[in-house]
Amino acid sequence: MNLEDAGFSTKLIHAGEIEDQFGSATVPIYQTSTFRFKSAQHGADCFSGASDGYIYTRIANPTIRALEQNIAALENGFGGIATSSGMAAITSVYMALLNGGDHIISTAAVYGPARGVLEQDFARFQVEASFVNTADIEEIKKAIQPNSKVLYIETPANPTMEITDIAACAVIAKEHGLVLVVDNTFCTPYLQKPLDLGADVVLHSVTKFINGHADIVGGIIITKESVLYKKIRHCMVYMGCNMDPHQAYMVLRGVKTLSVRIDRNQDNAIKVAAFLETHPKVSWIKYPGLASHPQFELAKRQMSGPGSIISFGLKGGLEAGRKLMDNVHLAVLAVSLGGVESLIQHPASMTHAGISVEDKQEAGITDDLVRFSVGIENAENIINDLRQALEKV
Ligand code: LCS
Repeated sequence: MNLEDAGFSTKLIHAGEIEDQFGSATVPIYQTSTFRFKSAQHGADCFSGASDGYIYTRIANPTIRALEQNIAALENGFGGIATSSGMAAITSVYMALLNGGDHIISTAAVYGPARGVLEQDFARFQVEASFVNTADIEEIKKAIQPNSKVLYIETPANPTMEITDIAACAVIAKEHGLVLVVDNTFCTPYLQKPLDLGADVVLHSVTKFINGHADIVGGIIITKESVLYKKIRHCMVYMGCNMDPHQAYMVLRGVKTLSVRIDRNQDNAIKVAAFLETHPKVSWIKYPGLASHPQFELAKRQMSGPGSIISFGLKGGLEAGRKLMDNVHLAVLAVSLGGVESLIQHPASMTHAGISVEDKQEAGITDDLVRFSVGIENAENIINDLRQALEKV
């Protein structure tokens, strides 16, 4: 079936489907490390590219390819490159796009290790990095140097929920010859399509919404065109950052319900945000669905919905936040996000603990910030759980 003009939910179910000799209705797990060549010539042809037959699972595998084609179709990209984790996607992109002496500009409040690996590891190879508040376009312009090669943004940023204008970044990137990379983990292509807004590369931790069930870790990269696709795939394959066929099967299973899950996650999040915003013990809240969000208008323009991650602070700061986290019963006290279950965590001491105190402060990751990933349970149960825990604060 030609899915070019199909709706998003139809693509979720059918994009990347394969026909096998048994007529399997879903994509099976091709749990094999290597593939039989029909002849010595066929083997040579697979390696030279004259044949597109499979060779070895680190290079390509039918289950993994089905997932890559599925997500590439959702993001309107040329092709997908599935990886063992979201961090493997990020480091494969850094490795492919940056040489020693190059400079990358990144959102200050990116997921902690996406910043830490540049500061602690890529710095050893003379890669320079500047971390700025990319929500302020002027800050990006000021950070550009003659050796700048990549503009890397995460929007909404984890965990500050600050929003960066993707289309405006695309204009700057074009002007200065930068590759624009967008981490689309928080939105998924259901709520935001960075490639359509001018980005060159989009990536995900599929651990989160795309798989959606908190049972695997994985990542994926999608490029707009073929040159970057080949460059990044080469790095992924040579560094061995590949996804495993069983992982790919799990993600293919999870992604089918992405739109129905996010619809429910988001409906619940809107209700939870409204509850928190008026609660006397809450000192501030950042959620793109609230008119109080500083980039509410940009969020409405760039995203087709506000998503389901909420950051907030309590009167009484970190101690009050700790009390809250220790007293919720339904929401799981755990890192990660984007699953069917509600999760609560404290970024300053957990996901972003590897970032220096000064850098955290500068990036807006305050000690009192509590992050809540709203699940698909009944909204009243989530709210009642928060209400009883807030009473104990
Ligand atoms: N990008 C974003 C926006 C993330 O939130 C994460 C993980 C990653 C990339 C890395 O993906 P991974 O390698 O874990 O699949 N974020 C986490 C978080 O907020 N809590 O635990 C992990």
